[in-house]
Amino acid sequence: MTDKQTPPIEKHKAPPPDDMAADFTVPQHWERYSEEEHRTWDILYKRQEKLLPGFAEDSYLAGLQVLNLHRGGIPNFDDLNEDLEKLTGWTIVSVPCLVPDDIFFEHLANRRFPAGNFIRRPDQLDYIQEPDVFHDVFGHVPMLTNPVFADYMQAYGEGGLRSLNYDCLKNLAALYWYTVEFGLIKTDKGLRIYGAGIVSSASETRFCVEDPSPNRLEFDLERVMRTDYIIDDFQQTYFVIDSYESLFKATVDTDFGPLYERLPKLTRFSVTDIVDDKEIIHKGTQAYANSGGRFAEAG
Ligand code: HBI
Ligand code: FE
Repeated sequence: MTDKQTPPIEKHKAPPPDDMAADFTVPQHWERYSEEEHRTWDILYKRQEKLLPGFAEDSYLAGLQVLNLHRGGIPNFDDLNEDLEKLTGWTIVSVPCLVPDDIFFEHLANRRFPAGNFIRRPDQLDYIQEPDVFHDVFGHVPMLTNPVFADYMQAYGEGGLRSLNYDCLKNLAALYWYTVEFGLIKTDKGLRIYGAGIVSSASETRFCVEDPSPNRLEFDLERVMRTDYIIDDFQQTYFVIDSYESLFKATVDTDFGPLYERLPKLTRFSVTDIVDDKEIIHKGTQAYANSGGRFAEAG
């Protein structure tokens, strides 16, 4: 099982907290977490901490340490922000749920990362409907200590705001999905993970790097923006960047206006398409997906 962000089931949405601001931020209320909620964080943290060395890229692991995320229990965002803001100017803001895209982009463009202030129940260790504090803070925040990735996240937010005048939100979401959530990077020790959706998932951590099933393809910004993605199972394709610098450069060097005009008219690629042999790092067998996926054998 993996902690996937799947579309929230259309149950009656809880009314917004009465202390939610117009930008969807709420106080974290750190003092309200129960012992059980702190222990859930510890169980998830210890499981990933053991697994990630050798899979996660070094700056992610360094981010975990420099932010003292190992000190136990759900972190207090105020404490985290003291360290994080000094490093890259980013702060974490607490939100109760997925926020509308324009609000999300606005926060990122201002170096504010919206992090869920709730944590999954003990019987949901491997499954979350919406990004909770473990997915957001354990998954996303350590990479915000890497100055170049921190610049990329802000550039992404700015690009997202610009996209609101066009019809290409799905393209922006695909770029976020295949980099920030499920991105891989080349290192001199082999492929490593930097995507938050993977590092916070015990089973996908191994799968994405070791399993012969998924494609692993060279990252290309426009190609990725045209590619469909999976939201409730392991990816069938992962994109691999050469470096955070090259990812950031691809974003700031792109003239988004003409690209946003073009994108809605261009065909999309499926989750298994190989568009050009030159992009192949590993051509997947797709055995996992063809066997029905959804975490085939116990993870
Ligand atoms: N809201 N809180 C929160 N967290 C997200 O990751 C998030 C979101 N709103 C929109 C969103 N992600 C995606 O649509 C982005 O890809 C744009
Ligand atoms: Fe996420």
